[in-house]
Amino acid sequence: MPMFVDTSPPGQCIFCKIVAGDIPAAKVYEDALTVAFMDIGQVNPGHVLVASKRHAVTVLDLTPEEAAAVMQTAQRVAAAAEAAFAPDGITLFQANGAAGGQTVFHFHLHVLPRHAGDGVALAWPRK
Ligand code: D5M
Repeated sequence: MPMFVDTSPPGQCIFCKIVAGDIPAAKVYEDALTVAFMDIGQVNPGHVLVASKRHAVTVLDLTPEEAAAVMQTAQRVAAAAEAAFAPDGITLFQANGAAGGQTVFHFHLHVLPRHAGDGVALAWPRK
């Protein structure tokens, strides 16, 4: 089992609270539809989550506009990571449903800077 599973209802989940500014997060970008903030776990330095502002649970719940906005924000974040961390690569990953490895049930996409030989092994569900 993952260490942390958030199945709170809309408006009460941890990412809704980050969107609302009710709990602290290191936000790096925000627009009308999306917010990007540092992952609390930092698999590698510069590990950022891009979340929908609205409480969508999985990729299937996003509107086409939100889906496009999420990818545009991910591209901005990836460009910032490229400039800040000079990674050898960048992994985008995104989990849907518990069986898909999702632990926070508010849509988010991971942007993870990678370095040759960093030893990061991505598996779903993550243990
Ligand atoms: O990813 C859920 C991710 O959410 C996981 O990498 C930890 C991160 N997380 C959980 N709580 C917080 C807070 N409060 N701030 C920042 N990041 C957080 P999943 O793909 O659902 O397993």
